[in-house]
Amino acid sequence: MSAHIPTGYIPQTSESLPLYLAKNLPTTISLGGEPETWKIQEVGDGNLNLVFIVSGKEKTIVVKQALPYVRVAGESWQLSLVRSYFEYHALIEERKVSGKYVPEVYFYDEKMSLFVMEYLSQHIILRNQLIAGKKFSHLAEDIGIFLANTLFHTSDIGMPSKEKKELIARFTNNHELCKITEDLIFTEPYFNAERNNWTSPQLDDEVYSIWQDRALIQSAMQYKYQFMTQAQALLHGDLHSGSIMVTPNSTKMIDPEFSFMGPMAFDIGNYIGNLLMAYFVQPALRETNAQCVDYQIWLLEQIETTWIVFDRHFRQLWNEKKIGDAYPTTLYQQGTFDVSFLKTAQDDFLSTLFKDTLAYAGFEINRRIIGFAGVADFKLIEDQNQRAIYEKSALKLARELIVNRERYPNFSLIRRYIAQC
Ligand code: SR1
Ligand code: MG
Repeated sequence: MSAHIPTGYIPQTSESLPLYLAKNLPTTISLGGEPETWKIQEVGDGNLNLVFIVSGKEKTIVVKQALPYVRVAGESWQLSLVRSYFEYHALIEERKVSGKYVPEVYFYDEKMSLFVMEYLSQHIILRNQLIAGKKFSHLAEDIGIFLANTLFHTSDIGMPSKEKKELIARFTNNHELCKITEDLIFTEPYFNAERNNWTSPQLDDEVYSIWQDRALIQSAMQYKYQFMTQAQALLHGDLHSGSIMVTPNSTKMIDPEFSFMGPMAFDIGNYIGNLLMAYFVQPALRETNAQCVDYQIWLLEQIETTWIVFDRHFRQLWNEKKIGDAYPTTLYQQGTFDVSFLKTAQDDFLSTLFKDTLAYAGFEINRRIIGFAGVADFKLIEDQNQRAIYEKSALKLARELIVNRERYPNFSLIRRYIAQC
């Protein structure tokens, strides 16, 4: 099926962009100098879109445009252009509640499936920094707060029911990108799908045994169903370490084109799954064992602290809430019960979220190792025998997180299990 292409849409190039921007950018955004002097670089290295950095004498901006197909797969995999609408609107919604963690958006052109946003001159993609063994002292705090703010304030606990349902309506049409996730994360790794792409033959036995693993596949189907039906909050939808940019003092979440109203734990688990993959490849990346152990400890602390910060901030927002029709203040803050009544509700909610987070982390690991969209952390290891060793360990942990998630009420027990992997 071919994607619908609005009249007037053309994929931009470094040559066409100056004229387009000169004609269409709002006058409040002035790059300085004549358009023909602007420096333009196409830097898109993600799976889907064109991304240009455009620099004038006074200002640099980023222009992101959707293509009518999956860039990494080519024109045979058609994909509708409306994803840029959802990315733009997700950035707007996220900025309302988590402003400093999201780039500013200046301009959106629906017909061109393109938007213009802030250039983050100092920020670098987190995945590359994890591969380089860099540490960021603010990272866990920033991600934990971003997740708590965004997930709380776009849920029925943190917003009125009418607005929440309007949010569902606004994002419900992002079904094509949801379907990519449904297929690539929850279905394809669990059977012999054509698009799968694992380290073969080294991992063949593990992959074949996953296809026979009834408990694992039942869980995948349960969580696929949860992903498809549980419109809890506005998700980023693809919060892996390639969707996060960092400096020593600042963290920004980019690329929310997979955004929709889904289960909160999906975003948290997605991020944690990527830190766990980074953990397993450390022996291939660090020069000494001491450096490897040191960085692995830092990664596990990141996971634990991210959750702790998220949990603490989410409870704080909930304690202070004034609106939100779920868990209404009339019963919890002003009702007949003491504070333990609210705490019990929060404990229940967050312990379910924790278990679901573990499972989603496991699904992210499985799909990156078995499925279509691998990650650089593993792919950069050229020696396939060596890569497969780390992938096997990660697959072992992923199964444990998915199938035995009930055994892990917190991270300390998970640490112990990881040590065995
Ligand atoms: C066809 S898109 C493959 C993957 O790239 C994106 O970043 C998402 O993670 C998606 O699953
Ligand atoms: Mg992306």
